[in-house]
Amino acid sequence: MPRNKKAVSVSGKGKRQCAARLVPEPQQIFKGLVFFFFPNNTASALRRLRIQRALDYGASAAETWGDHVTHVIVDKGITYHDVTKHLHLETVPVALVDESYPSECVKFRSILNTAQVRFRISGTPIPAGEKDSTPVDEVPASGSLPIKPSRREQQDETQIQLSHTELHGRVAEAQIAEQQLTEQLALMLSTEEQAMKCSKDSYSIVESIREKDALDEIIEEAKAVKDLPLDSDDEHHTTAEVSDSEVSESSESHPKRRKMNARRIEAQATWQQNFVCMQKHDSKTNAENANTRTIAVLQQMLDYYDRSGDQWRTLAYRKAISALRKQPKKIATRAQALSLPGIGTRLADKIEEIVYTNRLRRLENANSTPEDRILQTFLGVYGAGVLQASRWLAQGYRSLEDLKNKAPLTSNQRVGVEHYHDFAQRIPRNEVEVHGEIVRAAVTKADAELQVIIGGSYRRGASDSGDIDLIITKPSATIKQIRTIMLETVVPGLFQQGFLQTSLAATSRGDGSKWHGASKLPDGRLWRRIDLLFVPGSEIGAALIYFTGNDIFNRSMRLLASKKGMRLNQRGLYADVLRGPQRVKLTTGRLVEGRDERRIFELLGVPWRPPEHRIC
Ligand code: DCT
Ligand code: MG
Repeated sequence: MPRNKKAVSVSGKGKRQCAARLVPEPQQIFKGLVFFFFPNNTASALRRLRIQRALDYGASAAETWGDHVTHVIVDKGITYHDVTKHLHLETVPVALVDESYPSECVKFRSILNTAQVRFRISGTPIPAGEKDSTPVDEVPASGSLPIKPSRREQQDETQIQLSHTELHGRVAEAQIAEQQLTEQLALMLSTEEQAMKCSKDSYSIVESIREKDALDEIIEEAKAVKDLPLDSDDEHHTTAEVSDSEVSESSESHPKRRKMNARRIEAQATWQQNFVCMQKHDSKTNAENANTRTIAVLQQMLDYYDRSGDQWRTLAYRKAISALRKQPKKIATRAQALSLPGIGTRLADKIEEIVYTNRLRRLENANSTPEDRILQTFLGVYGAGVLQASRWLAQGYRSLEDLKNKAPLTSNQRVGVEHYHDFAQRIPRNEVEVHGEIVRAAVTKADAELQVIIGGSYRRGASDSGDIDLIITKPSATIKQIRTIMLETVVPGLFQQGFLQTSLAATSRGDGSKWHGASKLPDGRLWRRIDLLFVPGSEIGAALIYFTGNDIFNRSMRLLASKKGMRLNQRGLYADVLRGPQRVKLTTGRLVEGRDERRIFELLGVPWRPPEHRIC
């Protein structure tokens, strides 16, 4: 089918007003790509923001249809047929994806495969060979958690063909619906509690509306604290990362608006109670819940999405689990589930299904394809993320044996593959202690004032752990002093005595603060993953919070700090962080506390939670 060279402007409405505010070059994932948005105008505020975001990440937006177009990005509710008809084409000769595609690419910081089912628009011809199998992302009815609304996915592909007028009518309808949503959001924003919850970042608003789900708060949380990096805190973030990864200032954090009247204080109290770090969460709370079975099934879905690197769904499930844990009564129906904060219609359907059937069809489908099982195996290799695991799969490797014998592996990947089964096993609590003791003996021999604290899940009281997290600190020492003793004396000594087996990630630059590797007990067989984290005394309070976790507790604490105009990272709690346009940090803020763990809780207005109450 020859490309139609005729320039077609779909609608004259809404002059294009977007001007790129380019992110730094290495992040311009869309550079060289030409997106044709359909409808091709900026009349809709949401589309305008989507276009803006694509431009920011390097795309060009075609004003007319032509050969230069690389991707057609289609609004919700528009079918394949609508597109071909209006572009006067028989088939669309370039990638055709739904409106979620650009933001998903931005989320994963890479160009995703346009053939993924989740980006397919209704009526797109399905490639031969795909018709028989039900793809993971499109399990029918309540068995799915689609990004797109199920109504749209279920649209009959042989649907009536629309006339020009009908199409414009439909587009207009979609725009009215969007407009209504925007207005609803504005209304929500006008209530004080929501105003505190909602980001003013227009992108966040777009995402919230697009999802039409109660995910907005979770997404906001995720964006606020996205990667919780160990070695780089937000000071090292680039402009784009800052705008992407942090919530906008709440009305509370704005210095001029700090004077709250009684109503606001009350509203804030309710708002603050919603943070998981405000409530006690321990293994007992979790075990005695009336919704234990539902939680267990949802947890398996969460694990699945976690393994697949689907951060948003992982967070959605965590949020739902956390909401269910707080319920004293069993949540059995869709309506009951919907009444809980953070649970949208899709998750509510799932909860009902689990209660009535004691299982979740989606779960059975989730792990069903051989590719998926292989991917999950590959994701378990130390250091392999979604990208690497998918690459191995695409290169034709099908098993760990394949990787070991045929794939070109880095030395770390080789360790990860060869000790896959060792690293996959949980470490009993008493064995974690013995590893800690061996390190402690070596550390205090080198410097009697150095301390070793076992962090991570062990500090939260877990009966077994995935790895051994050891915090090495000394009240009066700088990071440089600790690092020097550790890397020049302690680590080599521990290798020499046969305890440390391999080094996986160490501080290569002069400013690092960690050593990752594997250790083995003298009478043991298994290699265990061990992390040594170097922390100066001045930062130990903040580091203890971070390295104790769990991650959700940390996210919650960080988000809370951000909402209060402060900033929390593994080094300390900072106040007076000045931000410019797009939330670019202008000043790093003033350190208010780093040394005292309890004091950080106090300053944030969070009741002290001992580590074992931080299991969220
Ligand atoms: N952490 C975090 N966010 C992450 C990963 C980790 O805040 N994405 C923090 C919280 C826990 C701490 O770092 C140690 O991390 P892990 O060892 O990965 O987790 P853990 O809680 O110790 O659990 P496990 O038993 O699996 O090691
Ligand atoms: Mg751990």
